[in-house]
Amino acid sequence: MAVVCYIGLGSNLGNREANLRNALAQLGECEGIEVTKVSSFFETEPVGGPPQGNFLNAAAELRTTLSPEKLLDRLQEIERDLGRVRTVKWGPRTIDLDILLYGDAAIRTERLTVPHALMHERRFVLRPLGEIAPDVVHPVMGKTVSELLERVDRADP
Ligand code: A4P
Ligand code: MG
Repeated sequence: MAVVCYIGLGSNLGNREANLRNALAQLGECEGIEVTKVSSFFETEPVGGPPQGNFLNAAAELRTTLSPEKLLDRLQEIERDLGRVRTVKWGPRTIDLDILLYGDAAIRTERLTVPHALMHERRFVLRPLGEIAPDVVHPVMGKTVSELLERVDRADP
């Protein structure tokens, strides 16, 4: 049984657009993963961390037969694979792949917090996600993605 899930993609190092496209292409080639929607790519200012360049952020909808842990393994393999091209320790990232939502599961293990712990307050996550999944409900907050985005926009216009 395939589960619909959503991932967040971010890059602020190297050819950011190519990094996002390569990550999406690699995801599509994984057994047990089908990429069913991809958002636009959004230019965003860095939130937190050391001073660093702007990000390009996106979100994608997947259908997967993989468990959440196996999906995380695949995402981390892709991060490693693309990260090897330009490695800057502790610096900005070639590619960051986060599991935002995995069906309506709420998961809290050492390796994995789903829904992603900060997604509901991050505009750089909610804007791309809102483009492809405005009516999907955050299973812990009990609000849709567009409601969460409105809340963030109201709090910090
Ligand atoms: N982990 C736990 N839950 C998850 C999940 N749902 N998805 C664990 C993916 N990983 C999850 O992540 C560290 C550990 O989180 C993993 O080993 C995994 O077991 P990481 O990707 O290695 O490190 P990171 O990304 O540097 O840390 P973290 O906490 O994930 O940072 P964030 O929250 O992703 O923030 N500003 C803009 N504009 N755009 C951005 O994309 N990204 C960040 C990174 C900061 N500012 C940004 C952006
Ligand atoms: Mg991350």
